[in-house]
Amino acid sequence: MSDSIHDIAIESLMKEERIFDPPEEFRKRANINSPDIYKKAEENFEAFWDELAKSELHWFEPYQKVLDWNPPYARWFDGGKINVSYNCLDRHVLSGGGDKIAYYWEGEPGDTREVTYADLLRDVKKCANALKQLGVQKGDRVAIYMPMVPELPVAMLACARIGAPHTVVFGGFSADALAGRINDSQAKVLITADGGYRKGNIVPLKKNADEALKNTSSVEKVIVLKRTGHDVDMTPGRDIWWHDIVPNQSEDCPAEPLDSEHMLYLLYTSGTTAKPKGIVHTSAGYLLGVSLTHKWIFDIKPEDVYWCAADIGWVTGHSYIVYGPLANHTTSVIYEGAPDYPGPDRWWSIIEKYKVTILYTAPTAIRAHMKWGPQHAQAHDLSSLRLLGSVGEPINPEAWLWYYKYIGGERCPVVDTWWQTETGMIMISPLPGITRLKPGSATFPFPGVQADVVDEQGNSVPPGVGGYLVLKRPWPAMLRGIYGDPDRYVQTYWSRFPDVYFSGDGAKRDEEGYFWLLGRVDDVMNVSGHRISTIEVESALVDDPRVAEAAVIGQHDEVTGEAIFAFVILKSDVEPTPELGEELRQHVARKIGPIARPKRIMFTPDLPKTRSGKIMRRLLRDIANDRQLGDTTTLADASVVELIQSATKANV
Ligand code: 6R9
Repeated sequence: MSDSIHDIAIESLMKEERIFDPPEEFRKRANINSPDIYKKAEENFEAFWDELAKSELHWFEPYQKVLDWNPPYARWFDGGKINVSYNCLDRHVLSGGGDKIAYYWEGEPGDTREVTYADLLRDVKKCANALKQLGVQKGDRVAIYMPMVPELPVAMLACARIGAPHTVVFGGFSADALAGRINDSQAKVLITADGGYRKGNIVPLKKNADEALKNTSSVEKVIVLKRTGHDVDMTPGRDIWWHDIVPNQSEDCPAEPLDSEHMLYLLYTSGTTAKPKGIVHTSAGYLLGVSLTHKWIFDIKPEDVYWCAADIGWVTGHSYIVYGPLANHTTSVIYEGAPDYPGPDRWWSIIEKYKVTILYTAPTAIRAHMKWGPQHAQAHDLSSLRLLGSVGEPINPEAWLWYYKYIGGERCPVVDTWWQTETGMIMISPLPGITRLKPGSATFPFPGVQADVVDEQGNSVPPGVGGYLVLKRPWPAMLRGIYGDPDRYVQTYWSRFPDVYFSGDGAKRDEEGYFWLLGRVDDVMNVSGHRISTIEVESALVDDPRVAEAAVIGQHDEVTGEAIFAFVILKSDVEPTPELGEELRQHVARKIGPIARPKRIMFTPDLPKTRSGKIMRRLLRDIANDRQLGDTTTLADASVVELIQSATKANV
């Protein structure tokens, strides 16, 4: 794999430390073309957000206070009444923008739909009325487990319209993962589909949902969208087809005026324990954060065709496929399936077909395209593109330069955007009309955001020195908590340094103040831009009765960033075989989802542990990545490491 990436002769580029200035034409037309914006935000950051909240959002009732900061609890725009779906739909339709395309949708098998803002508003109202008919009230949680079809944003916005927080569960997650999220959120209704398409296969969403619902008790009704048309079981009294309940509803459904701090959604993300955290996002501040960053960082103009190629099941899709773009009355592309189906040029044909002007994707996808080769992009006309974005993990300079050269034709700025499920909005990123780009750096904090790199004591570190990335000031789209677990909220984010948000990432700054992200500093892996906790995978492994113990680490991978490497100790009467390894890999995929399937499983008689019995994953990481071993003095039994080391080598 590494050979093919290096084959494309970009090593020479790698040695360049070129700085990429904003092209003059781009700068002239950019939404933000003066660095004064940073100064303005710093002079008075509350006044900065106040002015924007008034100019960017529609309010049913004005707020009384911009920010109420009681660390670690923030309330933004308190006293105001707002509705997110009204801001995303009604206001555009009411001002004559109903005919504009909201989504060009492309199904994996090649079917297409064009959805206007007026269409979307009508469908959202009907879906909201269907939810009401099923007894969903303001505050009730609705779980959504759907493929990437237009009905997914419809369902989310319908929830937002009536004040029912949604929790979207990525369609690639398993029945167990879905059940866990339903149980934690106590969702009353589940919206799903018979299935979705992925690489020419059907993902059996309804079947998974049925399995999940055996282990949950809160869900009273299930709405099922027909997407694939294959046979599914429908439980009488519980399951209702979307086409039997949504289309015949009235089109009359006024948006509910909700408090600024009303919960908009919950989104589960991996932390350092086996139990995913339900990140709470609320209405007004979140909407301001995502719409403003979308408008300024992607330099959104009315004529743009914008494509964020993430899945809506992740925060990137929530903020930058649904809420940000719709609030900005943007035309977006949604593509249902895999990037290499039916061939590796699928993305480039979509860009050519819809004349996409802005593409936002992840380094792992870029590296996969690098592996497949630039000829697929070169076979298509990508001249409509004017801006490229990256998110999900640090982008290595090779991938940045490949993206810039082969996709952007050396004319499009690349915005590398650092943020998290918890931050809700992009926090560190270039502004493409003013920022001089350095490949591999996310550059500077967004105006109004205060980021720092600190040492163990919380002191800022000098340029060139690595440390912890922290955020020192509240921001409007910040998480408001972990659902049902206030202690964990304080513990995870606000305990390491007083009144400062701890991101879990390492970073350093250079002499010019550019931020360079260094990856997670906790037990969270980043596989293809997806967060997976080592402990989640370990729990899935030891769930198999033949496994005594497991330790999981991220191993460097050219395409996926990290790959999951599991060290497994079997019970004494179990024979280690390649078949068992395969079974365990599948078991993890079933328990969590295919993205968590370990790439490699190694059977080992023992694991390196401290005297207090803590597994030293750091050493396993060193072994797996073939690095010099770090400090081994705290090991209870140093010979274990040698044993594993020689076994790993023999196995490669
Ligand atoms: C949006 C999203 C968050 C974690 C984050 C960090 C990594 C995201 C990055 C990046 C370096 C970037 N990350 N963007 N690292 N440069 N531009 O991905 O949210 O799924 O919660 O993951 O992803 O490690 O802490 P989420």
